[in-house]
Amino acid sequence: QNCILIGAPVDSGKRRAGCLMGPDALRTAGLTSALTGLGHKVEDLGNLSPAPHDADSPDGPLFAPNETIAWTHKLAETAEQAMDCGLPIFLGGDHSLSLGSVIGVANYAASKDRPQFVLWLDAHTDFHTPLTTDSGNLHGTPVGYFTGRSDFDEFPAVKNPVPQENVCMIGLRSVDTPERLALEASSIRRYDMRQIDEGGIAGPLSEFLKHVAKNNGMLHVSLDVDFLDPSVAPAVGTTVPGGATVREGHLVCEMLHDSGLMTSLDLVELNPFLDERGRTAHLMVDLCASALGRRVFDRPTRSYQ
Ligand code: DIR
Ligand code: MN
Ligand code: MN
Ligand code: MN
Repeated sequence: QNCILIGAPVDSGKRRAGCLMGPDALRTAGLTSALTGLGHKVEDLGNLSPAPHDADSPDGPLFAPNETIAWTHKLAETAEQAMDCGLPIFLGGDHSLSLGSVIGVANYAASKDRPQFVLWLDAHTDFHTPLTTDSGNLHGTPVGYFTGRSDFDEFPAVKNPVPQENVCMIGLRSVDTPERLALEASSIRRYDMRQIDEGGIAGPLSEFLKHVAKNNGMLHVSLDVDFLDPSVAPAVGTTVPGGATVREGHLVCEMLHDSGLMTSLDLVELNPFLDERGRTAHLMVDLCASALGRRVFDRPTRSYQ
């Protein structure tokens, strides 16, 4: 495969700073060599900047909306173009980058007359709108945006909203009340950690992958660091205990590769400032490698101490 690394040092989607260092931490942890070692071609576009924008005011209900909207423009355009050249991998950056990456890949899918699907691996549902968010942090809104919820007034128009039935969320354990109410009224597929505990992670995922395959869909995967348990992935600003294990993470990624369905990927919310010796960056790189074909017997020995 031709992997296109797109550095997206987006740090405007929430108040705690540090995700701007994410792309370089992923590179430092060996992302390129992990992928070339699997036989892939890697093209690194370097780090993007947001489109020109007005300064954000410190008061107002939303945090840094102008900067986030400017990133959305830039990422949507970059995503749509990159889809023509290979598998784009967006190196975050906080989860607000998916406002842009997903609408960009969905525009591309529409241009090829194929349906877009999204797998959302996250502790959170990120289904807010700018009006329902309590925190004012736009990293909590991308699923609301790309499925076409209203009240994203100043944002780029969502020309090709992803249908709710095409979205699957796995790993959930922190859902705000307005998100829960909107989700319950939706047809988004969603699996919380209790369902994973009781039945395992493979069943729900393979059911979704079958659905994608049956519809000849394109599949965008968005991996938030906090999908994983904080004991193994501490470098994220919104840790929630009770997350996926290392093995559950690898199983998901290995199944994604087996399916051959993944057409784009976000690696988001890594805040290297909160890490010990890059362990979370290494884990994210290893998961990405699994999603691109690495298997247990190919893995480098790595100590996470
Ligand atoms: C929370 C946090 N639901 C919010 N969202 C996060 O601010 O709206 N998403 N961390 O991954
Ligand atoms: Mn700025
Ligand atoms: Mn998220
Ligand atoms: Mn999250």
